[in-house]
Amino acid sequence: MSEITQIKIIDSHTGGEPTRIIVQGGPDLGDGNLTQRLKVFRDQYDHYRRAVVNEPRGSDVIVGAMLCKPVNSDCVAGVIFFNNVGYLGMCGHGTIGLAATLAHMGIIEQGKHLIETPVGIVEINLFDQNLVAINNVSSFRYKKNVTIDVPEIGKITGDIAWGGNWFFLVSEHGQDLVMANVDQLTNFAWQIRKALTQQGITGKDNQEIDHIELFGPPTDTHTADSKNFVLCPGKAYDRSPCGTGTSAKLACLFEDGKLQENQVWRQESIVGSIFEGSVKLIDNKMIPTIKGSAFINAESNFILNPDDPFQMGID
Ligand code: PYC
Repeated sequence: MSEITQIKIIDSHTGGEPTRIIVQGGPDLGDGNLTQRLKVFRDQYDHYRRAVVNEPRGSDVIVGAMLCKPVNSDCVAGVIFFNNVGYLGMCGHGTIGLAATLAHMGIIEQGKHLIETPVGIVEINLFDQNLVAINNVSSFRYKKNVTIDVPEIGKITGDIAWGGNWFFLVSEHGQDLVMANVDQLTNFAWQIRKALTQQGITGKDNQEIDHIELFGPPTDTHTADSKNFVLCPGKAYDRSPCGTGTSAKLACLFEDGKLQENQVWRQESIVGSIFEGSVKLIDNKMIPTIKGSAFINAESNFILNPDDPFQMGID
């Protein structure tokens, strides 16, 4: 790049987890479907991903999103999510953040709208400027009670489930899910992640399980049913209860007969934010609904100066 480039972004957070959306000045990804455009992004413009979410403008915690023109004219927008190490098929907290951002930009009003993602179309329901429900992609448990040998930890048993990303969900782990333990929890979950990869344990079609989710009792049983700690692919933990992770949990609960259609499940995050989830069976597929609030934090113009050795972020 030989000239100064500017990228307009809008920052929001959903239950404490940030979403940074490129609303103008992003790369031209062409007119293909969202899967094709994600490939163009990854193969030709990955430096934009780094410039937007990595240091010095961002941090490991930020989830980025590129607002795209949808292919399907029923959809109000398309979106490609990314993070400090790569791309996400879908992102629940990010979609709630996207809805609040589209409302802030005056693109959508209260009511239901469709959003195109690389893994399918999701529906958002905007209740006000902040409160949003998403009807996620269909979610399911792939394998129950998978036991792995984790070096330095021992045997760990969990379920493998899809909620728009692949998760390994563990309830018996002996860890206390509190903020004071986040370094320990991060290392613990990272050992599990590495063991899954080393032992060739994957989701369907050999897809990598890149999110680890630990469950424990909620802080207050009056306000939540469960608390989680979710480790994301780039080793940052999710400050929100994780929309796709909660969807994967709902799929497991439903398949175990522990959750009925339309029954509300309140999932608390490690920082204490809460998503409300429920499921519906549509055409024999389990569709999770995740409800949460997002708030706009900032509107900024990023300046990419070719004289700056870190204009495209620190890799
Ligand atoms: O909310 O689905 C989610 C999510 C995935 C990674 C971070 N948040």
